[in-house]
Amino acid sequence: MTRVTIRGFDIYKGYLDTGAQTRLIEVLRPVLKSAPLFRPTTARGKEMSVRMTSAGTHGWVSDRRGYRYEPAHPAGAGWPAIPEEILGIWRDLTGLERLPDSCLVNYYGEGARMGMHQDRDEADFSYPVVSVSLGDDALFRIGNTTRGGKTESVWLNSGDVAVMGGPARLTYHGIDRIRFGSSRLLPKGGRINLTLRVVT
Ligand code: MD6
Ligand code: FE
Repeated sequence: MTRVTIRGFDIYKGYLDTGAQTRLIEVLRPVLKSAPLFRPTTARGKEMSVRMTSAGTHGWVSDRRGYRYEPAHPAGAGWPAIPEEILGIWRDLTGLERLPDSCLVNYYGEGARMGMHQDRDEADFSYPVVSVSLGDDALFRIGNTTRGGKTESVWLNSGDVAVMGGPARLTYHGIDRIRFGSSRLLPKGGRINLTLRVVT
């Protein structure tokens, strides 16, 4: 494993070996079964290309009413618990006693992307965000704490984990594109990104 730091994002390249990646996909299967992926709509009514779901006490949702955390899936049931294997990554990389309230699961199929955004729907920005990449390679773009300006890009590969904390916590970032089919981790291809957050 090697660590690179880009604009305050600590990226642990190859943090998860192939066995650990496969294990994570296995523990995510029941999560996706009880909380199926859905396609959020932005406040402006545009469908996102990424499909999402969550685990934890709080799940991130977006619809005509805007972005927010909710205690239940849009279909009505509470979110499943965050699997222990995922909490272990948080403990190891943050060293915090406080565990995350939310594990957002993003699925990128062919052509999916995520526009530049800040993670700012949480109450306390002193807690970091931990992000796990699984499956196809993704081009991650890192900007500034205000919109616009010069950016730097880095490819995130399956098994990489990024930690966004400290002064970087409110940095704009996004996924320009994925290399669909570059990994064989997911049977149907695509990419899963997990983001762990303290919400309340
Ligand atoms: C993604 N990641 O990797 C999108 N947010 O698919 C994020 O939006 C993100 O990687 C906060 C911290 C790290 C991230
Ligand atoms: Fe984000």
